[in-house]
Amino acid sequence: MAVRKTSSRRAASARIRNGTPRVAILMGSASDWEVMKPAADALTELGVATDVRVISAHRTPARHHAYVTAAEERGIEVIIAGAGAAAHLAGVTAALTLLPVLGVPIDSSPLQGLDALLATVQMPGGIPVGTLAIGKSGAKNAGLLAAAIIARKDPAVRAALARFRARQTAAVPERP
Ligand code: AIR
Repeated sequence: MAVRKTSSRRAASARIRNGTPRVAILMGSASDWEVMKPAADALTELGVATDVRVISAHRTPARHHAYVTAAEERGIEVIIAGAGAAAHLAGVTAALTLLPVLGVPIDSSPLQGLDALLATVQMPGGIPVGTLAIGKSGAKNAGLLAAAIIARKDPAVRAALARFRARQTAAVPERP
């Protein structure tokens, strides 16, 4: 419950800072939030508002269908979907929308994310999911990739992404 409150507070404050949500960050369980948070952080840093939701393709299928089918009309431009175990969230999301869907396999099961990776990446031809790495790195890169997609048509986001890259490069020491 505490996790859910934190996630909705973060989503609300990102909305206030950055305007109408343009990227939806879906996760199969509130227990996924710690892994998915870097996606929200990356987008907030780049000035892109997010809408963070706990939606499970298995446990809350009606919530999933209602959210995803209305997302484009509400102004969402990219959907990030993270789930662990038999992770159908990204694939079913992609089947329900024409928006680009980025999948993050979460290492929450005894198979440490390998199950989620295969379930997310091995989509049949026709319904693509852009699958990122397992875990927090994948979540962070999903946020950055969503921003890069938005940056094609938004010079402010492109400039924010360029500044992020420059800061990242400057922060790498020449010697250990
Ligand atoms: N999950 C939830 N509904 C469908 C799936 N695949 C995933 C969540 C989470 C894992 O099951 O994404 O990574 C375990 O969830 P929980 O709620 O039992 O901690």
